[in-house]
This record gives sequence, structure tokens and C-alpha cells, in this order.
Amino acid sequence: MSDEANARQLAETSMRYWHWAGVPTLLGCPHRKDFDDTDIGLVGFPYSGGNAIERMQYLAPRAVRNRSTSYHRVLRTTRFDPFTACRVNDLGDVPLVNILNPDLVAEEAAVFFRQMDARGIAPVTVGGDHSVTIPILRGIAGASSRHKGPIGMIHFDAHADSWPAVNGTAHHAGAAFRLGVEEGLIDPRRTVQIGLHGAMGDVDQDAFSLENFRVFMLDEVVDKGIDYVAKEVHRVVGDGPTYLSIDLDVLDIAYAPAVADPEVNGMTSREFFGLLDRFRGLNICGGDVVCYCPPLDGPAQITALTSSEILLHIVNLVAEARLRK
Ligand SMILES: [Mn+2]
Repeated sequence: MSDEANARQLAETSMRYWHWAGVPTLLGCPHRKDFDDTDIGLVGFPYSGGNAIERMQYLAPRAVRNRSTSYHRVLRTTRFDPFTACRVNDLGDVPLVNILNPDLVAEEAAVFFRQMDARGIAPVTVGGDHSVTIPILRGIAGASSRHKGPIGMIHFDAHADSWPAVNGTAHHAGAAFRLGVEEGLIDPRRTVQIGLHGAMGDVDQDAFSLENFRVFMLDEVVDKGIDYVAKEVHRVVGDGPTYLSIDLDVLDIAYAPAVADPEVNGMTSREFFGLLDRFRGLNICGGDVVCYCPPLDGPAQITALTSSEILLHIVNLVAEARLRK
């Protein structure tokens, strides 16, 4: 390569770090509202009508666009560029006309994700509160999806989110993993929940999960280590299509302070990203990162940075899985 070409390449590489320049998109990817020419669709789901505690998560997609636009990069652990291997585009935000009604929001959002599924696009979504996951699953999983049945689930969270209807709706932030089973969208035998920790509202709060899923309390992750947990996850979810849903509150508030339902004494980012790295080889067909409340983030934007790195990791896992097909 000539000196001039070298210098140009170096300049382009350094520009990947410019979070302050250009038009911000998720992971600095092209904005494609029409869904054309897309393998992996990055989506904002700016909605927090499902969380009665903090309701600022609707601001997260914009905040993650601002920061993750400088994460159009290559992971050191993979040395693999998902953006040249796959067509990764920012498809914009889920249209939410009936934003004041959680049941109608779930309906209209499911239509959006069903359209993506029909075109073979793998969705990677920035919420929103955790109620965004059920319409995503209704779009991409179950008998009428291209997977033609329930899919596997890897769910990171401080909380079980497998509770019945409450506060006037079934479509609240803590319901996705029960509804997912009841509606045949996720296979409970291929579902793991990782990182539950913190004080509970009542002693039976985790009962549905403990009966139906392989649950790794955070204590078990720390006691047995991430190599053990990753091996167990590979065993339980197997080769089939598997979705990855990440509530930022699984992390200690040192690593993700700006979350809707913070719990102290959480997972370290070293443990968390170590697990994601060990999920390479799984058939990850989509994912989401939820519960970020930008107004609670500090000036260093810790939670925005963490969300951006997570987004890049999910895209890598989905891209590698698609290339293996
Ligand atoms: Mn949670």
C-alpha cells in the first residue's frame, strides 16, 4: 500500500471514534427506513409505558445513537468486522402511534417486527423498558414466524420478569418471559436467565422462572465462574435459534448507573462481556438491550458507553451466526 493509501486508511480508522461528527445512527450504520438490503436491522424502540417505577427509557435510542455512532468498530476478541460481513443498517424507530396504550403499542410493534422477520432480517433493538421484548418475540418467534416455533432465550437481568399482569396491563416491563412461554414464542427448556440479584418484593417473585427455566442467580455465576456458566448455557440452549435479551440492571450500578430499576451488588462488566464472548458459536438470531434512562447517566456517559459496547457485541454474535448458515 502506498504511503498515501496508508494515511487515508489510518484517518478512516480514527474517524470511527468520532462520536461528535456526522449524523448519529446506531453503531454508525446507514439509515434504511425501507428495510432493503439489510441482514441485521438495528432498531430503536423509544417506549417506556411498561415501567411504573421510572419512565425515562424512551429517551435511550436517541442517546445510544449519539454515543454508539462511534462504535462502528472491530472487537479485539474476535478480530472480525461484522459490518463488512453483513449488511447492518439502522432501520430507525418502531412507529408508536398509540403510545399511551401499552396493549396497542405491543400490537403495532409486533407488526413492525413481523415485517422484518418476513424479509429475513435479524433484529437488534435498543429499548425502551423491558416490555419491548414481547412484541419483538411475537414478530420473530412462534408458529407463524420463519423459525416456525418457539426459540431459545438467554436473558440477562437482576430480575426474573416472569410475572402476571399488573398495574392494569399484561404488557408491562416484567412480563415478557412468562408471556413468551404461554404464547409458544420461547421454549422454556431452552431458556436461561443469568444474573438475578438484589432484594425481592416478595418471597415468590422468582417462582415461575425457577419452575420453568435454568436460572443462574448472580451468586452462582460468581461462585462457579463464567467458564462453567457459558458451558451450561451452550448445553441448555443448544444449536437452535436463540434470542439474547439484556436488561442493563444485571450490571452493577458502577458499570450501568442509569437504569430504571437499579440493584446494588451486581455483575461486573468483565464477567458480563466475558460471558458474551463465550457465547460465540451459538445460533443468536437477534437481541435487545433495555432499561437505559439517559437523564440518570453522569457526564461521563457510562451507561451509554456500556450500551454501545453491548450493541456491538450482539451484532457480532448475530453476524457470526448468520455466516455459519
Ligand atoms: Mn430488570
